[in-house]
Amino acid sequence: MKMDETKNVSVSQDDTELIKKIFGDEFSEDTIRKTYSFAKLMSYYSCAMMEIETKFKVLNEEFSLRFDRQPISSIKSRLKNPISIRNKMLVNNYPLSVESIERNLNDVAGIRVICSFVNDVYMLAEALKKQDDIQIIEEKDYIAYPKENGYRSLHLIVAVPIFLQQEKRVMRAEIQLRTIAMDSWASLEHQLRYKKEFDFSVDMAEELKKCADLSADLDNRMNALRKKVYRDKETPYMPAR
Ligand code: 0O2
Repeated sequence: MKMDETKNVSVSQDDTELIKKIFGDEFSEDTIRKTYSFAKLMSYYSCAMMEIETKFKVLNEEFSLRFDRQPISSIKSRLKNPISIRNKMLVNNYPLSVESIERNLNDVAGIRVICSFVNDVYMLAEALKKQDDIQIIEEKDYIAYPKENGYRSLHLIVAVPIFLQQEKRVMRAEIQLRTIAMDSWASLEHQLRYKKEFDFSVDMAEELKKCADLSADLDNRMNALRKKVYRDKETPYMPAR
């Protein structure tokens, strides 16, 4: 990080003392300022995750009151860890600074919404898009257009305001919406792909793709069943698809 970027960060005497207590006296004022700026940015991303989680919880609550079932099975949020942030900045040749993290990365805050049925993915995405404080920066529909390996999910990059004591900040976050079946496939695929000590053969990749297609078939059949059971009640809420 360049010196001038953190010069204006004021760290209170109490916080400086606390940081020194934790890490010892050897940290320079500059290091403390940089650490503080980074921690502050991470806490803004945490707030953005809370805002987005709440939005989905509200939609889930409203839907379950109206239709007596929950479109959201679970929500998982994560902050990208500092090492992954650094790696992504280096791979993309972005300058290493707190300001550059905020400017260049969209996925420091990540929210994964695991839905009951495929239709719920789109229903929730549409409901979120209608909210006037949310800006959709990018949308990638890997359900309609799965990745070559079989990965399916709906990705949204959004900007959401967070309201602090003195200011309003707009933070970006990545939302992944997927069904339980898509999530279970992605999580197992991730585990297998990251077993670096083994070669991942073409046969294995084909088998994984077949599993993805099988679970998509399961999703589609369950969604068709949902339509038969709930169609009349849920139709007013459905997006046109
Ligand atoms: P992590 O640890 O989950 O954050 P970008 O994020 O824009 O640099 P890209 O590839 O354009 O990169 O973004 P994309 O396609 O929207 O994918 C971003 C995230 O989606 C990934 O984040 C994964 O979480 C998930 N994802 C994408 N493709 C796959 C896949 O084939 N398998 C699985 N299991 N997950 C996938 P990260 O940063 O890779 O990891």
